[in-house]
Amino acid sequence: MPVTRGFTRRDRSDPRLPPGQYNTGDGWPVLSYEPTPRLDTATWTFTIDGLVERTQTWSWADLHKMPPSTYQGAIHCVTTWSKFDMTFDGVSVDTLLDLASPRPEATFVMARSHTGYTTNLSLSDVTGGKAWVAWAIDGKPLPVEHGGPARLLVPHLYFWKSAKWVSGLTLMDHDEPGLWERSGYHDRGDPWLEQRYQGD
Ligand SMILES: Nc1nc2c(c(=O)[nH]1)N[C@H]1C(S)=C(S)[C@@H](COP(=O)(O)O)O[C@H]1N2
Ligand SMILES: [Mo]
Repeated sequence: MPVTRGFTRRDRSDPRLPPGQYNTGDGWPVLSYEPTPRLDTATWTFTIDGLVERTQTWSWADLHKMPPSTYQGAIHCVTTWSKFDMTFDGVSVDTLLDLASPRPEATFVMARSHTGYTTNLSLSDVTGGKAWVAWAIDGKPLPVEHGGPARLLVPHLYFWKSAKWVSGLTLMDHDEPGLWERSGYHDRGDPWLEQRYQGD
Protein backbone atom coordinates (compact mmCIF):
# COMPACT_ATOMS: atom_id res chain seq x y z
CA MET A 1 0.00 0.00 0.00
CA PRO A 2 1.42 3.39 -0.94
CA VAL A 3 1.70 5.77 1.96
CA THR A 4 0.04 9.10 1.25
CA ARG A 5 1.93 11.13 3.78
CA GLY A 6 0.73 14.44 2.33
CA PHE A 7 -2.83 13.78 3.45
CA THR A 8 -2.02 13.19 7.08
CA ARG A 9 0.56 15.89 7.50
CA ARG A 10 -0.52 19.46 8.20
CA ASP A 11 -0.27 21.67 5.13
CA ARG A 12 2.28 24.38 5.82
CA SER A 13 2.76 25.50 2.19
CA ASP A 14 0.30 28.44 2.13
CA PRO A 15 2.39 31.64 1.68
CA ARG A 16 0.02 33.42 4.10
CA LEU A 17 1.32 31.12 6.87
CA PRO A 18 4.10 32.47 9.08
CA PRO A 19 6.91 29.97 9.80
CA GLY A 20 5.90 26.95 11.87
CA GLN A 21 2.14 27.64 11.58
CA TYR A 22 -0.62 25.49 10.04
CA ASN A 23 -4.08 26.40 8.78
CA THR A 24 -6.71 25.33 11.31
CA GLY A 25 -9.43 25.58 8.65
CA ASP A 26 -13.04 26.10 9.67
CA GLY A 27 -12.57 25.48 13.38
CA TRP A 28 -11.65 28.20 15.82
CA PRO A 29 -9.84 26.77 18.86
CA VAL A 30 -10.63 28.29 22.25
CA LEU A 31 -7.64 29.02 24.47
CA SER A 32 -8.31 30.56 27.86
CA TYR A 33 -6.18 30.60 30.95
CA GLU A 34 -9.04 31.63 33.20
CA PRO A 35 -12.69 30.51 33.50
CA THR A 36 -14.96 32.22 30.96
CA PRO A 37 -16.57 35.24 32.65
CA ARG A 38 -20.16 36.31 31.98
CA LEU A 39 -19.92 40.06 31.47
CA ASP A 40 -23.04 42.22 31.30
CA THR A 41 -22.96 44.91 28.59
CA ALA A 42 -25.13 47.08 30.88
CA THR A 43 -22.18 47.47 33.26
CA TRP A 44 -19.25 46.72 30.90
CA THR A 45 -16.58 49.42 30.57
CA PHE A 46 -13.37 50.03 28.65
CA THR A 47 -10.83 52.46 30.16
CA ILE A 48 -7.65 54.11 28.88
CA ASP A 49 -5.54 55.40 31.75
CA GLY A 50 -1.92 55.85 32.82
CA LEU A 51 0.18 58.37 30.90
CA VAL A 52 -2.65 60.14 29.09
CA GLU A 53 -3.91 63.73 29.19
CA ARG A 54 -7.51 62.56 29.78
CA THR A 55 -8.38 59.22 31.36
CA GLN A 56 -11.29 57.92 29.30
CA THR A 57 -13.92 55.31 30.15
CA TRP A 58 -16.43 54.09 27.59
CA SER A 59 -19.61 52.22 28.34
CA TRP A 60 -20.85 49.61 25.84
CA ALA A 61 -23.20 52.24 24.37
CA ASP A 62 -20.45 54.91 24.21
CA LEU A 63 -18.14 52.54 22.38
CA HIS A 64 -20.77 51.89 19.72
CA LYS A 65 -21.11 55.64 19.08
CA MET A 66 -17.49 55.71 17.89
CA PRO A 67 -16.72 55.34 14.17
CA PRO A 68 -16.59 51.59 13.47
CA SER A 69 -13.64 49.85 11.91
CA THR A 70 -13.24 46.37 10.40
CA TYR A 71 -10.29 43.97 10.26
CA GLN A 72 -10.28 41.30 7.58
CA GLY A 73 -7.48 38.79 7.59
CA ALA A 74 -5.62 36.19 9.57
CA ILE A 75 -4.89 35.47 13.22
CA HIS A 76 -1.93 33.42 14.44
CA CYS A 77 -1.74 31.54 17.75
CA VAL A 78 1.62 30.67 19.29
CA THR A 79 0.42 27.04 19.65
CA THR A 80 0.91 26.97 15.80
CA TRP A 81 -2.60 27.35 14.40
CA SER A 82 -3.46 30.20 12.08
CA LYS A 83 -6.92 31.07 10.84
CA PHE A 84 -7.63 33.02 7.66
CA ASP A 85 -10.39 35.24 6.29
CA MET A 86 -11.65 36.44 9.65
CA THR A 87 -13.84 39.56 9.67
CA PHE A 88 -13.86 41.42 12.97
CA ASP A 89 -15.87 44.60 13.60
CA GLY A 90 -15.08 47.03 16.36
CA VAL A 91 -13.36 50.33 16.85
CA SER A 92 -9.75 51.17 16.07
CA VAL A 93 -7.52 51.66 19.11
CA ASP A 94 -6.28 54.83 17.32
CA THR A 95 -9.75 56.35 17.63
CA LEU A 96 -9.86 55.66 21.37
CA LEU A 97 -6.30 56.86 21.99
CA ASP A 98 -7.02 60.12 20.14
CA LEU A 99 -9.58 61.00 22.79
CA ALA A 100 -7.34 60.01 25.71
CA SER A 101 -4.33 61.80 24.16
CA PRO A 102 -1.20 59.86 25.19
CA ARG A 103 1.51 61.93 26.83
CA PRO A 104 4.81 62.18 24.88
CA GLU A 105 6.58 59.87 27.34
CA ALA A 106 4.06 57.01 26.80
CA THR A 107 5.81 54.22 24.87
CA PHE A 108 4.18 50.97 26.11
CA VAL A 109 0.74 49.78 27.08
CA MET A 110 -0.53 47.09 29.40
CA ALA A 111 -3.72 45.57 28.06
CA ARG A 112 -6.03 44.35 30.82
CA SER A 113 -9.01 42.05 30.95
CA HIS A 114 -12.01 42.11 33.27
CA THR A 115 -10.70 38.73 34.49
CA GLY A 116 -7.24 40.01 35.48
CA TYR A 117 -5.41 38.75 32.35
CA THR A 118 -2.68 41.15 31.21
CA THR A 119 -0.42 41.43 28.18
CA ASN A 120 2.12 44.12 27.28
CA LEU A 121 2.51 45.85 23.92
CA SER A 122 4.53 48.75 22.60
CA LEU A 123 2.39 51.80 21.84
CA SER A 124 3.53 51.54 18.21
CA ASP A 125 2.04 48.02 18.00
CA VAL A 126 -1.45 49.30 18.90
CA THR A 127 -1.40 52.48 16.76
CA GLY A 128 -1.35 53.10 13.01
CA GLY A 129 -4.39 50.94 12.21
CA LYS A 130 -2.97 47.74 13.73
CA ALA A 131 -5.25 47.17 16.75
CA TRP A 132 -8.96 47.10 17.51
CA VAL A 133 -11.42 46.63 20.32
CA ALA A 134 -13.55 44.05 18.50
CA TRP A 135 -17.11 42.97 19.33
CA ALA A 136 -18.24 41.05 16.25
CA ILE A 137 -17.00 38.21 14.10
CA ASP A 138 -18.45 37.66 10.63
CA GLY A 139 -21.24 40.10 11.47
CA LYS A 140 -22.32 38.30 14.64
CA PRO A 141 -21.64 39.19 18.29
CA LEU A 142 -18.30 37.85 19.46
CA PRO A 143 -19.01 34.59 21.34
CA VAL A 144 -18.20 34.77 25.04
CA GLU A 145 -15.57 31.99 24.80
CA HIS A 146 -13.75 34.13 22.20
CA GLY A 147 -13.73 37.18 24.48
CA GLY A 148 -17.23 38.61 24.08
CA PRO A 149 -18.62 41.10 24.58
CA ALA A 150 -15.33 42.61 23.35
CA ARG A 151 -11.68 41.67 23.01
CA LEU A 152 -8.51 43.40 21.99
CA LEU A 153 -7.43 42.42 18.45
CA VAL A 154 -3.78 42.84 17.48
CA PRO A 155 -3.62 40.46 14.52
CA HIS A 156 -0.05 41.22 13.37
CA LEU A 157 1.23 39.68 16.65
CA TYR A 158 0.64 36.21 18.13
CA PHE A 159 -2.90 35.97 19.42
CA TRP A 160 -2.02 35.91 23.13
CA LYS A 161 -1.57 39.71 22.72
CA SER A 162 -5.27 39.94 21.80
CA ALA A 163 -6.72 40.05 25.32
CA LYS A 164 -10.17 38.53 25.56
CA TRP A 165 -12.79 40.29 27.78
CA VAL A 166 -10.63 43.40 27.48
CA SER A 167 -11.19 46.06 30.12
CA GLY A 168 -8.65 48.67 29.10
CA LEU A 169 -5.19 49.89 28.26
CA THR A 170 -2.75 51.50 30.70
CA LEU A 171 -0.12 53.70 29.06
CA MET A 172 3.38 53.49 30.51
CA ASP A 173 6.82 55.02 29.92
CA HIS A 174 8.52 51.60 30.18
CA ASP A 175 7.91 47.96 29.23
CA GLU A 176 6.57 45.48 31.77
CA PRO A 177 5.72 41.82 31.12
CA GLY A 178 2.12 40.67 31.19
CA LEU A 179 0.83 37.28 32.33
CA TRP A 180 2.31 35.00 29.62
CA GLU A 181 5.35 37.20 29.11
CA ARG A 182 6.26 36.63 32.79
CA SER A 183 6.07 32.87 32.12
CA GLY A 184 8.56 32.92 29.25
CA TYR A 185 6.59 34.05 26.23
CA HIS A 186 8.32 36.54 23.96
CA ASP A 187 7.98 40.21 24.84
CA ARG A 188 6.71 41.22 21.37
CA GLY A 189 5.49 38.06 19.62
CA ASP A 190 5.87 38.77 15.89
CA PRO A 191 4.75 35.55 14.11
CA TRP A 192 6.77 36.33 10.95
CA LEU A 193 9.94 36.46 13.09
CA GLU A 194 8.72 33.41 15.05
CA GLN A 195 9.07 35.27 18.36
CA ARG A 196 7.35 32.60 20.45
CA TYR A 197 9.45 32.45 23.60
CA GLN A 198 12.04 34.64 25.32
CA GLY A 199 15.28 34.42 23.38
CA ASP A 200 13.59 33.69 20.03
N1 LIG B 1 -8.32 37.08 28.85
C1 LIG B 1 -7.62 36.23 28.09
N2 LIG B 1 -7.29 36.61 26.84
C2 LIG B 1 -6.58 35.77 26.06
C3 LIG B 1 -6.16 34.50 26.54
C4 LIG B 1 -6.50 34.14 27.86
O1 LIG B 1 -6.17 33.05 28.34
N3 LIG B 1 -7.25 35.02 28.60
N4 LIG B 1 -5.41 33.66 25.74
C5 LIG B 1 -4.71 34.28 24.60
C6 LIG B 1 -4.25 33.28 23.67
S1 LIG B 1 -2.86 32.38 24.08
C7 LIG B 1 -4.87 33.07 22.48
S2 LIG B 1 -4.25 32.02 21.30
C8 LIG B 1 -6.15 33.74 22.19
C9 LIG B 1 -7.20 32.70 21.96
O2 LIG B 1 -8.38 33.32 21.54
P1 LIG B 1 -9.58 32.38 21.15
O3 LIG B 1 -9.90 31.53 22.34
O4 LIG B 1 -10.66 33.32 20.74
O5 LIG B 1 -9.09 31.55 19.99
O6 LIG B 1 -6.61 34.60 23.21
C10 LIG B 1 -5.61 35.30 23.89
N5 LIG B 1 -6.26 36.17 24.82
MO1 LIG C 1 -2.33 31.36 22.04
